[in-house]
Amino acid sequence: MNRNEMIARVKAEMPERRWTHTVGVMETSIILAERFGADPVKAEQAAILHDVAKYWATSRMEAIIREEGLPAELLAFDKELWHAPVGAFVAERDYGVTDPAILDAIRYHTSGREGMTLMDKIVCLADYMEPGRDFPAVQSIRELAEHSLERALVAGFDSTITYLLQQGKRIYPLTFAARNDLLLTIR
Ligand code: DGI
Ligand code: FE
Ligand code: FE
Ligand code: FE
Repeated sequence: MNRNEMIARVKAEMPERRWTHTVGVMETSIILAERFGADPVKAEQAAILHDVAKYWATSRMEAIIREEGLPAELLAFDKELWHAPVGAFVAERDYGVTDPAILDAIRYHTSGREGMTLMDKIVCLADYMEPGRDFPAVQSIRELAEHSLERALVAGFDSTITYLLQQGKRIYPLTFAARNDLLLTIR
C-alpha cells in the first residue's frame, strides 16, 4: 500500500485530534531517526500506524488478542495497552506491512520492552514528545532527547509509572523491563 493510501485509511480510523497527534509522531519520528541514525522512511511508517487501533471498541481488541494468539495477560492490565499489539497485528493484516522492525515498533510503542531496538525507541519516544503533547515532564524529555534516546525514554517511562501509581493501576511488566534495561545502558 502506498503512503497516501495508508494515511487516508488510518486517518479515517480516528477523530481529528488523534490524527493531529499521529502527524506529530510522524514528524518527530523522522527527526529522531535522522538524529540517531535510523531509517526515517521506516520510522515514519511505524508512526503513521502506531495508534491505528486506538479507537477500536474494547470488545474488538479483545477478540483479536484472544483469537490471534496475542499475549493473553494483556487482558488483566489497563486497556490503554491493548491498541499497541493489536495495532501491529492490523498493520500486518490490513496494511500489508511485513517489516518486523516496523511491526515491533508499533507493538511495543506503549509498553516498551527489554532490549528495545533503535526503531522501538524512536517511535515510543516520539509518542511521548511530539509537539502536541503537554504533560509536566514533556519539556525535560524533549531536552534529554537532544542527546540521548535512552535518558529521554527513561524520563518518559518514569512519568508513566508515576501516573499509574497515582491512579492505583497495575503496571505491565514490560514497562519495568524496558526501564531497567535502559538504565543499564546509560551508566
Ligand atoms: O496511544 P497514546 O495515547 O498516544 O500513548 P500510549 O500508546 O503511550 O498510551 C499511553 C497510555 O497507556 C497512558 O495513558 C498510560 C497507559 N498505560 C496503562 N498501563 C500501562 C500504560 N503505559 C505503560 N507504559 N505501561 C503500562 O503498564
Ligand atoms: Fe498509542
Ligand atoms: Fe507512549
Ligand atoms: Fe500515540
